[in-house]
Order: sequence, then structure tokens, then C-alpha cells
Amino acid sequence: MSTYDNTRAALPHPLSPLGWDHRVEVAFDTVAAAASHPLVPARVASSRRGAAVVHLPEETTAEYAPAVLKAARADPSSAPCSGDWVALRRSGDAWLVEAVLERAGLLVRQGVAKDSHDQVLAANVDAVLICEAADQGPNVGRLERFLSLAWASGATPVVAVTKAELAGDRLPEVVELVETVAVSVDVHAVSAHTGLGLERLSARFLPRTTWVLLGTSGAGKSSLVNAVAGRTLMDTGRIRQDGRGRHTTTHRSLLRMPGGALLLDIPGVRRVDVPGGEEGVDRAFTDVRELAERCRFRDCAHGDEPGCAVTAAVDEGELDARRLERWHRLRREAEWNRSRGDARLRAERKKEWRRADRRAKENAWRKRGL
Ligand SMILES: Nc1nc2c(ncn2[C@@H]2O[C@H](COP(=O)(O)OP(=O)(O)OP(=O)(O)O)[C@@H](O)[C@H]2O)c(=O)[nH]1
Ligand SMILES: [Mg+2]
Ligand SMILES: [Zn+2]
Repeated sequence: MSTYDNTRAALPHPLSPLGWDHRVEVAFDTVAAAASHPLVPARVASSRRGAAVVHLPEETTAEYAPAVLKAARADPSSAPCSGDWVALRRSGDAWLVEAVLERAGLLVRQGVAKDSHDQVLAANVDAVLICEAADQGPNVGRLERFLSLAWASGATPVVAVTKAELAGDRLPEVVELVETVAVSVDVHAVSAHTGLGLERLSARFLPRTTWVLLGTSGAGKSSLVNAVAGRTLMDTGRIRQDGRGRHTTTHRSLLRMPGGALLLDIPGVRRVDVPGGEEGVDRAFTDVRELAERCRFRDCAHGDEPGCAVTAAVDEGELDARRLERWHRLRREAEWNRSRGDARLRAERKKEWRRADRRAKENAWRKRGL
């Protein structure tokens, strides 16, 4: 081993405060080994069409290389997004994103329009901090959607009941309701204004773990980030008269907390459709799933089948009928979105084949001098 290698082994990687670990290193080495140019790794804070703000660790902008652009056109979810690890190449004075490294997980919000693509909210996050304001809710249906989304990403959800001091005497009641919805998920009542619950929540922000804050505009995400950081990193905005936020945060930021965790603050999201695949929904409704294991028929749809343990639980008052109704709806939505995703994939493949076909024909003509 050379002296250089020895030094390298002894020092922490300059990107380790950004979450660089063995998995990412392997992913980077695979890409770097196959590349014809020298590459360096970086982490994406935010991205827009054609370029990303990355940490090298110093913050810089990098344009997408043609191959990355082309892949993004075919499948927008492959484009670099917040939290992604990328391989960069130097090109004159500029940096180019040559490749997006393999992801450990992806927080996706299903496209709502018929032909729309999914919107990727964050990649490679360890945990999703769902923020729900104590004074406005909780909105149970929305919480279930956020939880399904979080579980589907492969990350662990945690719920922050924000602006806790505004709930006054109602706080225990609000937290209890959230806990019945967020089955087997940790719930923290916090206040960015009074500091309530911040110490306990901050203890969960382990060094080099990445968290994304998910919630509607005005839920208090940026205020929470500032309170945990102990200084103003993000702008915050006043609530409108109708109780909605003003979409104060318009850019995503990957922020390092004093304790060493990374918090990804993103613009508020209002409506989320659950992504394709039922796993996320099932994880969010473990109570229903556990009951379902006791149904007489394995393929019980929990309608009017005999021996259905789920509907029996509803009859006995153990399971809220409305929760079961919402579970049915989210399952249908997830199934539908999966089939829609499959159909889109098929259409895209067909287009690719046609293009390849045309290219082959053109080549053949050219060879024959036509
Ligand atoms: N009373 C009280 N108000 C809070 C608290 N946290 C946030 N707020 C207020 O809620 C409003 C919205 O807060 P933001 O932090 O900007 O909300 P956000 O979730 O980042 O909103 P977007 O960036 O629009 O998605 C601001 O007026 C904050 O002062 C809190 O703990 N208590
Ligand atoms: Mg904000
Ligand atoms: Zn059943």
C-alpha cells in the first residue's frame, strides 16, 4: 500500500459528514471504474431541469451530462434529485453530472394527472419526519397518505406534531389521535417557538443520517429546522387568513444539524397520491393487516366474506369503520397507480423499440448507399 493510500485510510472521507458510507463508496467505485474520465462523488441538495446544486462538500452547481439528460427525458424519476449521490466530471471551469449512483430508497409522490410522471421528493433518506400542525388538525387521511408514502420509500417515518403549544389543553388528545393513526411510529409533540419536545426529537437525529421533512405548506417545517439548528437557516412565512401556508420554501436544501444529522427541507406538499405497489399502504395500516391474517380466506377482500376478521373487528368496535374505508381506498389507489405505471413503462419500451428499429433500418439503407 502506498503512503497515499495509508493516509487516505486513516482520514475520514471528506464527504462523510454528508452521509458518505460504504454502500455509496461501492456504488461510486463501480461507476468510476467504468468511466473514461476521472470522476468525483458529490451529494445533491436540489435540482432543476438540467442542473443540480451539489455538495462537494463545498456547494457548487453542476450541469447534467448528455447521457443523464437523455435518461431523464425517458424517465424523469432517474434525474438527479435531492439526497442523490452523483459522479461528477470536470469540464473546463464547470462540473458535469455524469451519473446518478444507485439509490437506497426513493420518496415518490405519485403524479396525479393521467399521463404525469411521479414526482421524486428525495432519494437516499433514512427517515421521513412527517410534520402535522397541532392547531389545525390532525388531518387523519392526509397523515395516512404521508405514512404510506414514507414506508414505500424504504425510510422510517416519524411524526412531529408541530406548534404543540397552540393546542393548549387539547394537546394530549391530538397526540393520542395521531398515535392511533401512526401505528408503531414514534410521535413527538414539538414547538419551534417554546422549545417543547425539541431535545427528545433532536436525540433521534443521529450523525450522518438523512431526514426529509414532509408536510403541508405552513406546517412549520422550516421553523423546526431552524429551532433544531439553533439558528436561522431557512426563511419561514406567516400563515394566511384561511390557515394555509404561503409556500415560503421554494427550493430544497440539505442542511447539516449541530448533532451531525442532515435535514432536507422541502417545499410543502398538499395532495399526495400513494405510489404504485401496496407495500407502503400495508406498512401504514399494520393494524388492518394483522387482523387480515385471521380471516378465513387468504384472499379475503374484507367485504361480506364469511369469517372475515377485519369486518368482525369493525362490528366489535375494535377497528374504526372509516379507517377501514380509507384503507380500501388507498389500496385501490396504489393498485391503480401500479398498473398505470406498468402501462406507461410498456408504452415507453414500445417507443424505444420503434426508435431502435428505425435506426437499424436507416443504418441498413446507409450501408446500401440509399
Ligand atoms: N405558534 C407557533 N407557530 C409556529 C411554530 N412553528 C412554526 N410556526 C409558524 O408557522 C408559520 C409557518 O412556518 P414555516 O416554518 O414557514 O412552515 P413550512 O412548513 O416551512 O412552510 P412552507 O415552507 O411554505 O412549506 C410561521 O408563521 C411560523 O412562525 C410553533 O411551534 N408555534
Ligand atoms: Mg418551509
Ligand atoms: Zn377479511
